[in-house]
Amino acid sequence: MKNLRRVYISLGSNVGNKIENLKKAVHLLSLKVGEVSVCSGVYETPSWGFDSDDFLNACIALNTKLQPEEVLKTILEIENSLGRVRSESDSYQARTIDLDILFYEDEVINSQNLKIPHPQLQLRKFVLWPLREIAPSKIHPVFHKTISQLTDKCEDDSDIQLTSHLLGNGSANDFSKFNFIAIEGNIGSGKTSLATKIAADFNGKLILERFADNPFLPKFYEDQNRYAFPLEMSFLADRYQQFTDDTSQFDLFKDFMVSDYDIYKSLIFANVTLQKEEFELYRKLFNLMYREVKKPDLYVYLYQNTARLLQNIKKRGREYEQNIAPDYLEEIHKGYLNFIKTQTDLRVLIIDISEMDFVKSSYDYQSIIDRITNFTD
Ligand code: PH2
Ligand code: MG
Ligand code: MG
Repeated sequence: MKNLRRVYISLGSNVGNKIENLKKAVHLLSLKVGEVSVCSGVYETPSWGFDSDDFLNACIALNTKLQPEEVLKTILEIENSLGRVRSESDSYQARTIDLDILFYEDEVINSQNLKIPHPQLQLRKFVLWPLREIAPSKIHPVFHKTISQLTDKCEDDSDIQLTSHLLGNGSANDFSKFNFIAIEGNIGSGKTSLATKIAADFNGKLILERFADNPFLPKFYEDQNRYAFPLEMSFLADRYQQFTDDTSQFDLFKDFMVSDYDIYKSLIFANVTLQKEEFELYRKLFNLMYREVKKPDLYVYLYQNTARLLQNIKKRGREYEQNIAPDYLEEIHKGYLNFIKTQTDLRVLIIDISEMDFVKSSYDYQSIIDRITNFTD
């Protein structure tokens, strides 16, 4: 998987059956360049820089084993096979299909016949708008700005329109089919980072666990037996209250909700930390509350290995977490797996992120997004 490279390609057509040309191009790209992971919407755009028919434009992201020069060669072949005729003239011409490489990972290439990132993408609304749909937070490796920022800054005032045409399966990057996604995982797995990024990039309402001021937590890490019960009870009471507040009003301007916890984690942790009799009492109260709360329509469990959990815990530096033992993390992980195994109505997606870094790598981030938006049960 690691030898795959992420490429962004812009597509345009202003001659013939434009939408068919784009669809055929996507199909050929997926056969010859690599698996298409996301397609933007299709936009109708006035011809930019020359006088001609309106274009249909879109952008896609795909994962390829090819080197940049090989991608270029392949897209030229695809353009030819779809009937693109190039004349000697230097000026722009109407075309059945135009495929341009926008980005190849974060590489900067400046050779005679290949320039990456595409040198004019920041000037073109017909590129930026579709690109922003599929990669709003991707950072331009030369300008060091995100695609969202470049789009906001772009002075192209063309009147472009999103059409109802769909390329690919249409489900790409579509979070609006969810009402509520819970991101779960062990301590230090990156739940909060992922939920925060998803909410920002896809217009979700973010629901974060707030517990900074739980007075029992530092004490608990000093003396587990003594403080486990009050700790778990106070977590449960706080979570129930917050969660009910946060999930009760739906924000009209957001498309879905995404949280960095699910209320059931209370029971999972309690099962690890409490004595048997304490746990039985706790469970009775939990069940009363659990009945009342909103359940996610997708439960994402991030699996991270213990070594990296410990690294992350160290890196974020919460003092009271610094003595967490590897065994404790493993017990928690087992607790989550047990919970997941016994769920019949919950739609669960387990993502192994032990080889990934979705904060640093846009490729890893996008592959998580693809897993979530393509989820079917
Ligand atoms: N491509 C060009 C020049 N002008 N205008 C629109 N609207 N869409 C295009 O794809 C396009 C263009 C050069 O490749
Ligand atoms: Mg072009
Ligand atoms: Mg071109």
